[in-house]
Amino acid sequence: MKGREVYSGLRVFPPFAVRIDGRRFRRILSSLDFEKPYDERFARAMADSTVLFFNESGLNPLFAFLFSDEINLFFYEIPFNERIEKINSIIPGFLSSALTIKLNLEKPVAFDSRIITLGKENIYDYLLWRQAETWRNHINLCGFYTLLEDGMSENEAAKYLKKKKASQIHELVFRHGINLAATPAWQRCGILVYRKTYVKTGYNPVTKTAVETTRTKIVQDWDTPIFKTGEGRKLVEKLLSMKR
Ligand SMILES: Nc1nc2c(ncn2[C@@H]2O[C@H](COP(=O)(O)OP(=O)(O)O)[C@@H](O)[C@H]2O)c(=O)[nH]1
Ligand SMILES: [Mg+2]
Repeated sequence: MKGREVYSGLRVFPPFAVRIDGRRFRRILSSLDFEKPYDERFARAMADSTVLFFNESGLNPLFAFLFSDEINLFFYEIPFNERIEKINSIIPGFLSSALTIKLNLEKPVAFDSRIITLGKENIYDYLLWRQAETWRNHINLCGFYTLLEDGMSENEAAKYLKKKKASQIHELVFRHGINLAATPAWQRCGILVYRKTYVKTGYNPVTKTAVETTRTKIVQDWDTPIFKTGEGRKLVEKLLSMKR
């Protein structure tokens, strides 16, 4: 029967990204009374689950970018002989479990998972794309909830927004007192999770001298720059060239 494992030979050559997306999270988060459209507790649990992945999964992503119910993980290397079946099952499996723990959920949740093959030089463009989606999503959500507050039904609001350009939605929410340039950065630009090196000064009791050691820790950046800007590009380049 081994021959029937027809997909087991599929492999991916690094670098690549894995994007996982929560299944039916709209309904699930709403039934759990998470704040709409943004609940910081949910975003924190997603980011904390990602940190847990870096620390506990035994896999070695370069960094991660997340927003809403999706997490993008970037890899230069992967164990399991680069087998797609392993990558696309273990990663969403681990993160579903991590999120269940972090949110103390009573019902199971799932993520779907896909692999995006990228050259090192494509990772920046991929990030531009996902961050553009973050921004588009942000504008639409702010527009949608502004219209609901104005008395429209969900259907009416969705229909109304379909015909509007981003700049028109911008104006609409501005008239209602929301400045989209001043909403929290994590909602507009997403969240980064990466490994940071730092120098720790310790004390060697034998030689009675101070010793400096280089350590790494996983950090969350909730103040992600716009990747399109010089500052953003520089940060991405730094992340791409980080030693692990
Ligand atoms: N209440 C709430 N919902 C969120 C939050 N972040 C993401 N979501 C939901 O997650 C959905 C993600 O979109 P999508 O993957 O297309 O929908 P899904 O098929 O229901 O998972 C959004 O439409 C939101 O409804 C949040 O912070 N609070
Ligand atoms: Mg989803």
